[in-house]
Amino acid sequence: MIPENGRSEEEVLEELEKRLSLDLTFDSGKILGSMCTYPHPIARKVVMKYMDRNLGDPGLHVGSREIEREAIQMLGELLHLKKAHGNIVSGGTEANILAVRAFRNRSDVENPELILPESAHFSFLKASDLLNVRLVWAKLKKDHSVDVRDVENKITDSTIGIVGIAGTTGLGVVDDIPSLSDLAVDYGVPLHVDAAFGGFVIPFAKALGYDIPDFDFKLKGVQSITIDPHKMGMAPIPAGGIIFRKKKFVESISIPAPYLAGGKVSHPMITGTRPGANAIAVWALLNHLGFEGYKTIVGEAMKLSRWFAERIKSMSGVHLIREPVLNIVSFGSEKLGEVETILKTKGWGISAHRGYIRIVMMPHVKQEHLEAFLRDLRDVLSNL
Ligand code: 0PR
Repeated sequence: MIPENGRSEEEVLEELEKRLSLDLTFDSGKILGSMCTYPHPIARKVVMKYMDRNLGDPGLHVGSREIEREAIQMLGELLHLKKAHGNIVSGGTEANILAVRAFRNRSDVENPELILPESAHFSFLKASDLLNVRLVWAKLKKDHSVDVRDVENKITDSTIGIVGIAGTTGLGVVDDIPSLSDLAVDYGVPLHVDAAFGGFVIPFAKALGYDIPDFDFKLKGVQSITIDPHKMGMAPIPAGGIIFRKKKFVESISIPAPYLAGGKVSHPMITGTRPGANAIAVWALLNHLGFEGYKTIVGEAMKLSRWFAERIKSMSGVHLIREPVLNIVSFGSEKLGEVETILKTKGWGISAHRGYIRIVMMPHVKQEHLEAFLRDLRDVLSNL
């Protein structure tokens, strides 16, 4: 119940400090299975300063809207698009929903179907439920990437689009987007790339010399990409990104809100009132870190992933699910459930819901944390 008379600020903050000590924090080095991380210091400063800016009413906050446009343009250029259309949204879930919504609205079929890999994130289940689009699941190959032949076999007159993933949620696998793009062009259907995680990894990893196929707007069939600054972009939550190749996709999902301050305002996103500060933080991060800054962050994460994968391979009682492609390493074990439970009681922030434990080398994950984790893992395995 709301107290009749307010409690002092000191008392409220003290209680919060005590209660929230239950939360794991990124600086503890214990969170190994998350795709989020502590926001970069410049992003914290930006949010503190501009947390009152509302991009839902861009006529009031004209500067914020311009900054968001520039951030989207920079993300578009990172993804080899000359003129980008899109928004900073609440996350990969909203970005994926918007892409499916645009594909559905642009299509003219009675029973819309979307073809997507079995490895797709559950946000597409939400999109399907909200938008009445039937999901058609394409099989995976042994290497856990989507089987492009199976995708082709599943294309029908009801297909409104295809999804490829650049950095799967469980394993960080990058689908064969060039082949999916060829299919999309041949059959005249749009391809959406879910690079919610990989979008802030692949461009930099490629520049570092890692051999990863193209995944972005360089490929003609790619019509939209999800790229989340609040994952490897080090932006504060919430900050997702949706980029469309063509304006017509954005127009197909835009709802007019003409009574707002800007007059000709329209909302293509799901949310109404939305944080300007987070979009501004994305702009600040891109400008402050620059390509080289992100390259350094990604370089360390990629190196650590390869080191960790080797350690897993040399340990008995666990097995690597596949060689890492990005900065995610997943391993299995015969007694996975027990291993997970004991590691969790030791305070590790991990989970094993897909039949393996996923370790994501986010910027807060350092070698010393992984060494401590490996010691605990070895102990657990030897006592089972
Ligand atoms: N697409 C992909 C490929 C994803 O991996 C995710 C989220 C999304 C879309 C949806 O993004 P939002 O969560 O921003 O809407 N992947 C993570 C996952 O489900 C999200 C996450 C992040 C989970 C931090 C746990 C955590 O601690 O594993």
